[in-house]
Amino acid sequence: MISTVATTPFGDQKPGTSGLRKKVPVFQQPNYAENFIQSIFDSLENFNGETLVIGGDGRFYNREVIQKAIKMAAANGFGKVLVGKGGILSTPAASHVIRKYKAFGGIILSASHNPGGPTEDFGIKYNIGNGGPAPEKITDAIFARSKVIDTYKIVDATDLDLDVIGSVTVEGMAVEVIDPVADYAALMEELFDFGAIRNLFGLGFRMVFDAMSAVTGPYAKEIIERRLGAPEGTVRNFIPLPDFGGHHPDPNLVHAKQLYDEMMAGDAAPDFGAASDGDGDRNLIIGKGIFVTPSDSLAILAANADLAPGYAGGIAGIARSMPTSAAADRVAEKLGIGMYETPTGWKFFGNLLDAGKVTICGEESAGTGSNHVREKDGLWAVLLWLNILAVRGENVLDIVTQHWATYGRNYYSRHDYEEVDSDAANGLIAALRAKLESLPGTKIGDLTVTAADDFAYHDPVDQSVSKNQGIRILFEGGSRIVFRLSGTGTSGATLRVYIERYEPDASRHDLETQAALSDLIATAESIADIRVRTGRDAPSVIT
Ligand code: G16
Repeated sequence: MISTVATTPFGDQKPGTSGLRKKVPVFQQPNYAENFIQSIFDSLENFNGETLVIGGDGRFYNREVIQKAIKMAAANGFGKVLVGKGGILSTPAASHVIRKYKAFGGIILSASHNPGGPTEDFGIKYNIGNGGPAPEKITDAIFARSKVIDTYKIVDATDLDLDVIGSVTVEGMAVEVIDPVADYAALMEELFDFGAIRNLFGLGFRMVFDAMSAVTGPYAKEIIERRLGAPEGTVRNFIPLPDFGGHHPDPNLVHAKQLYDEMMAGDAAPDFGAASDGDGDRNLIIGKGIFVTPSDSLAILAANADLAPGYAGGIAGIARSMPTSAAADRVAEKLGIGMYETPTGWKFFGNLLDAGKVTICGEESAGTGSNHVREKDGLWAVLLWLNILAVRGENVLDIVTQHWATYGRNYYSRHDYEEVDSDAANGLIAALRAKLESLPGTKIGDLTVTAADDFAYHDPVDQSVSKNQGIRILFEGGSRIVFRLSGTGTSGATLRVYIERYEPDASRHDLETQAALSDLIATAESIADIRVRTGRDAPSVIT
């Protein structure tokens, strides 16, 4: 039986960079999740009888919200739900399932790399039929609806057993519980030379993959150990836990420090280290003795993509988010293909991918992906690296240093100031905005400002315009500082300062990154008054 339940709006259901993210107790308030899900459905049209994909990263509260979402999908007229066994679907796997089964869209439950547990983070986002995150037009409509919603629809039914593969019916709607790994693993096998990678492991190549007790565990076990023949134990922390074992499932040098330390252990280190995040869309790549920044990784993957069967014909173009370093731009220039600079947020790549303008996309925030799905894809990046290593027969260090020798090196770092007072953070950005016009031509130390603006993106496909996407200060010689506020935090504000310096001279490619950027770091402080405005002496996280 379908119930129409009376509710009142919550004022805080504005989707951020990637869906709605809040603390679990916020989502546990009566009607909170229901209101948001109904607001999604109310913002969509013509889905009667269509298929909806539902899955999540297995974090605390995942199963409860999946039950609600299924019952609400049935009450709202969907014809079928595809749900991952155990409620599990990595974000890229969900994107693939939406595309493969021509679903109307999907609901993905995740707060990505944020911690999980009863007092930690949870999230809901909607993906459209191309498999990608809903564009701003839809997220704006969802927010508008959430502010006036007064009822939601749900069927009165007992909870479904999500742990048995097969089909059941809820109020006339079919629910198919699917293997979350099978379709995705088959897609990876189409894109990459599994034979060459298997041979590499056969030669004794040693790899460590840290699934961080998050969603990629089952995927990595199946693909890296079973299908590619890496020894058992290659994939670590492979059981998805609701609280990620108490860690942040964020594959960066802070939260994957153990892996980093192991990779820096000289000759004893494995040949290749990698990790992915809570929902499987981010990646960390470390070679023996060398961390590869996400921006460099994007450039190197783009430059070598044609070594993998799925990209053998070459790539059409590259897109990167604005704060991502310009390393990939130099690759696009050399290949003579298009290069696009978008705001932060994977949703901005969707149109470019759909229009065939780009094949590979990436972000400084550890995301890389291609036109195989419409999300960034952590394991995809790891497998493309493995494919390149297998074909080139060289190690990561050699590949990276040769890349720098060819294209120059973009020294790059991001300094995050987390949980800063929101008014202070907004004040800092407003003060920068007010200074923008006066900055070009000024000299700060040895650096001369050539341009300064608040980044605005004009989508070349649908002509939409997204303003206020980050303050850019550009210097002579290709150096740059970018300031923006994160759109994924759940408490206070996170100020991100992105610092980049281009160094064409190969004899100067072995500097320590923070040292190579020290004058720019000091300049960022003097332009933005970070210490005074935030009350912080140092960033909380440096990546
Ligand atoms: C999300 C988005 C990415 C974005 C990242 C960081 O990633 O999908 O496009 O780069 O957040 O965004 P912000 O700088 O606003 O915090 P994820 O992995 O959290 O879904």
